[in-house]
Amino acid sequence: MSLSTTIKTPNVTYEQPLGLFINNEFVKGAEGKTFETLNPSTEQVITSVYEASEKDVDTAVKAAREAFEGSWKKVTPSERGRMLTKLADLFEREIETLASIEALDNGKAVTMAKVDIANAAGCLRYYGGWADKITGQTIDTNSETLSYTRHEPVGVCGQIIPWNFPILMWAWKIGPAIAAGNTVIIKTAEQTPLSAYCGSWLPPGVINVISGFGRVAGAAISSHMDIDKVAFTGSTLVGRMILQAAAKSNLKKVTLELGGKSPNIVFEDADIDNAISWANFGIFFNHGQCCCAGSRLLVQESIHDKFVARFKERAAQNKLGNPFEGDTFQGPQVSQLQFDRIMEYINHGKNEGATVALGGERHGTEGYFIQPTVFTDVTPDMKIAQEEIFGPVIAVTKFKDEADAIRIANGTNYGLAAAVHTKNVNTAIRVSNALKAGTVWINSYNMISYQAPFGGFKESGLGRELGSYALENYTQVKTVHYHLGDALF
Ligand code: TXE
Repeated sequence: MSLSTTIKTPNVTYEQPLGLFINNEFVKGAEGKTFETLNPSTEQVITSVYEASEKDVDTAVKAAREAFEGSWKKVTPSERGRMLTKLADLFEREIETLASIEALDNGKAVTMAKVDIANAAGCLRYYGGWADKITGQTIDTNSETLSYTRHEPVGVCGQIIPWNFPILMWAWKIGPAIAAGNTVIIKTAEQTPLSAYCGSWLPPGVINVISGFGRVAGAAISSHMDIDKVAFTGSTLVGRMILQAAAKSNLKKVTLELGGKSPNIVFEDADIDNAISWANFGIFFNHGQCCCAGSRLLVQESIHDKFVARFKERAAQNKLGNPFEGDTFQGPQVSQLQFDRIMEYINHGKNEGATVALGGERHGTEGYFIQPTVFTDVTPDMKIAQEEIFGPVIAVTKFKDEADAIRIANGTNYGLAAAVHTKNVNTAIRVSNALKAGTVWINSYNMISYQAPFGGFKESGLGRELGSYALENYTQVKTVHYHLGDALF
């Protein structure tokens, strides 16, 4: 198989690299193995790409180490910032192509994919701005000593990303790592390997991009003895495995951005039209494949029936279908496996006594499409109210009062995000303070900004991505004490 192929999408025709990108070259990998990537709208093969083996991870780590200890150290912080800014410019210039690749490989609506690309560019530019503003402190210890700290890069970073926002997750990981002066080996998800090959003018070895499977390449990254830090976004199950692998190997630093079962709370005094729109966007955006999806809708009992009736009407209007049509809101789920997992949860919900108020079935006969599904009469103990479904499925539960809402909202093992809808400022602040979640939206949903931190309480993760907080993951603090006087002892 060659190292690139021409791919035609309804919007653009482009040349797709197929190799592993190591030390600024596309290569076939040590074993020359390949795997197929499918179009989830049609279930047809788009192309095959090369698969990274353990040996390829090793080669990429060597390249990243050599760059880190050598040429990359001599690049000034401002120059690193300029490189990230150039990458952001490239993303903006290539927005049509990148969005088309995402729509083809992931199935997301092309209009939404463009928002991802714009945000990815914004994120890279934001971290470009940080590159020459990472500073330590001078600390007054005593009159004979000059004490100061340096925020040094961690070293070689392994990054493992999922398939729900392929290029956006790439940018969230690459931005802070490069700004802080690290080198990277990033593994894309096996379902969506196509969009990530675009770092090629940074010095060799600084960004290495590999495609491959979690149990092979992902495991090799998390247990590698010469990787200093691993950043992971994906399932809680795999997050635990990565933490274990880090502990058993070289105690590499770990940050994890995992699953969620985020509550979206609507009080009786909320602006109902707004709350309906945000609840719809909260769960059905990206077909429910968001770690922070508002998958539990908690509605105060006094407005419950009226609210649910209107929410159903709104959800039924979401256009489901071909991601390349401009007015499509919801495309297919990413894979047969995800489709099956979601349908199993839907059947489970039916069997445990929840009511299907909308949807609950496959949409069409081809592709992994699932109807927007609304379950009502959901009690907090049900599986569909406790476990992450990661699909277009929302569980609606009634609550009596504020205390009841907080108790139900905090009653899962997750703590990624939450939302509160109310016109009462005191209620909004009191409830948001009481919620055990890394992000709380008041009168909105899914509004993530790359300037502000994002991450989870409880089993939703470790550490924070985005904002200045992410830089803490990619720097380590060194304290230097310079003794000015004579020997003391
Ligand atoms: O995730 P995995 P899957 C959740 C969501 C979804 C479920 C399963 O609930 O239904 O996870 O999805 C790599 N060592 N999220 O199976 O397996 C893998 O190759 C190292 C939430 O796709 O966690 C991919 O690159 N790496 C989520 C990445 O981990 C391993 C996004 C994610 O895959 C590995 C995706 C291993 N042993 C799924 N096994 C979010 N937080 O946004 C797999 N990987």
